[in-house]
Amino acid sequence: KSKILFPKAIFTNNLLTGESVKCDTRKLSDLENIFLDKEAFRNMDLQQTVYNVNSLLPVKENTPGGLFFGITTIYPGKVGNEFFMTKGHFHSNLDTAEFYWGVEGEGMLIMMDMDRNVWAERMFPGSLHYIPGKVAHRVANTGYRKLVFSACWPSDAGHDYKSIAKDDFAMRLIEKNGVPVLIK
Ligand code: PAN
Ligand code: ZN
Repeated sequence: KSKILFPKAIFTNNLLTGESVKCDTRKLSDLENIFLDKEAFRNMDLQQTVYNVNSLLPVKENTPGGLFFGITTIYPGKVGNEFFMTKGHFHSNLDTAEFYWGVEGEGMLIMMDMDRNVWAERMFPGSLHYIPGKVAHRVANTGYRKLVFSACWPSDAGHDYKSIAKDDFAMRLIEKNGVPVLIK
C-alpha cells in the first residue's frame, strides 16, 4: 500500500516547477496608480516587468485549512525616487496571517495595520517575517539586483487590492540621499 511519490513541485534556482504552479507577471503598465511620480512613470518603458509571482496552489482558492506557496521576484528599478514594489494588499479574510522570507537580494517589507500605522522590516536572504492578520503588506526592492522572497499563506485568505487602490498605504518608501526612508 505504501508508495514513493515525486514531490508536488520543485523549488530550485528561485523557480517553482510542477503541477498546479502558476505564474503572474506585473508590468509597469499594470501598476499605474501604485507609484507617486506620474511624470517619471510616463517617461518609462511600460512594458517592462516589475515583478512576477510563481505560486503553487495545491487546493482551490477559498479552501479552509489549506496553504498556498509563492515566490515573488521584484526587478531592481525606481519610478522617480520610489523603488519598484508590489501592489500590496490586505487579505479579504482579514484574520489570516502570512509568512514571508527573503531568498535573494535586499528589500523592505512595508506593513500597515487597520489604524493606518505603518512600519517596515528589512528583507535579505534568510530574513523571516510574520505578517499578522489585519495587516496590509507590500514589498519594495531597495537593492541593485533582483529581490526574491517566498511566501506561505492560507488558501482562504483572498487578496483585497481595492482598499489599497482606494486609500493607499499611509507611508511610502523612497530613496533619499541614497538610503530608503518612509515618508508620509
Ligand atoms: C504574496 C503576494 C505577492 C505579490 O504572494 O501576492 O508577493 O504581491 P501583490 O499580491 O501585492 O501584488 C502574498 O502576499 N500573498 O498573500
Ligand atoms: Zn498576502
